[in-house]
Formats: sequence, structure tokens, C-alpha cells
Amino acid sequence: MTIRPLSILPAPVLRKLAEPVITVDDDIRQLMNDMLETMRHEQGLGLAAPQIGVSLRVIVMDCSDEDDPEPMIWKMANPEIIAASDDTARMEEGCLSIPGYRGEVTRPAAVEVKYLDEHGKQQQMQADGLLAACVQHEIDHLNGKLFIDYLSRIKRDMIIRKMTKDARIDRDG
Ligand code: GNR
Ligand code: NI
Repeated sequence: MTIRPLSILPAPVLRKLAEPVITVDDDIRQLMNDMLETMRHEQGLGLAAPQIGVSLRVIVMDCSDEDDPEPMIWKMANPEIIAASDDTARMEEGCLSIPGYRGEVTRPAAVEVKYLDEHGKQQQMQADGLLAACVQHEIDHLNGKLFIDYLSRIKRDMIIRKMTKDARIDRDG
């Protein structure tokens, strides 16, 4: 397992539509494990492949509903939301690709997701609470969408402007 460097806003890979996984093979399993190690190193709850510069539809998560016996570690290829609740939940979100910023995001409170597990087997999961917010946040990454897109335009533009300026300073000194 390898910790891989994170793509940080405004990295273009974060705004691309990620490609579906054709076969869950050893390369994909290694990608999933590298993502888990990177996520833990950065103390995140989830990570999407574009965040380490790989434009593939793969996500991992280490988060669960408090009183659920479900596994805490999730490795998913081609995750898809197949149902979402009408009721919504508001949660403060952050993103490893947008360090230093947080914002309140409103999303469906519960979702049902189908995906391929690390063996390529079709699976389904139901999520609410933090896990629901997390899986929606990660699937958004696969579609080039970030939590700042749910904030007011003035807030979003401020964050993008500051992050773009910081990237220029890091590059040019
Ligand atoms: O670490 C993270 N915390 C978090 C909190 C609320 C909703 C979603 C998340 S995911 C985030 C890690 C990350 O950037 N994943 O893409
Ligand atoms: Ni994120």
C-alpha cells in the first residue's frame, strides 16, 4: 500500500467526469487499498479516486451509522444512487481536496447505493446519517462536483479564488 499525493483545488482532474471501471482486477484492488491508506493518513472519512489524480469511478469510505453492524470500511467501484429520501439533512462538510474550508450542505437524508465490491460482485447498501452524506459527497467527486458547489456563489467564488491564489504562490513562490 502506498500513500499517494492529493489533488487539491483547482486541479482540473477534480472537475472531470470519471470513467467507469470495466473489470475489478488487481490494479483496481490496489488502487482501493492505496486510497484507504491515503485517506487514513489524511484523516478523512472517505476518498474518491480523482482526489489522487485517477479519473476512475472508485471510492472508499471509513464511516458507518452508529448503531449498525455494517462494516465500517467500504470499497466501491461504479457506485450509483438508486434511491434517495425526500427528507433532507444539513451537515457541515469538508473535503481533503479543499483544505481549510468547511460549509453546510443539504442533501437527501438517506440513500440507497448499488456498486461493485472489491471482488467485482454487485452489492447494495442503505445509508443514513453521516454515511449518507459521505457516500453522496464521494459520488459527487466522480461527477466533477464538489461540496462548495452547494454553497452560495459568493462563498464558492471566494474559496476558489483563495485556493487558486495559494496554488500560484506554491508554484511560483
Ligand atoms: O473527511 C471528510 N469528511 C466529510 C464530512 C462530511 C461529509 C463528507 C466528508 S468526506 C471528507 C473527505 C473527502 O474529501 N472525501 O472526498
Ligand atoms: Ni471530498
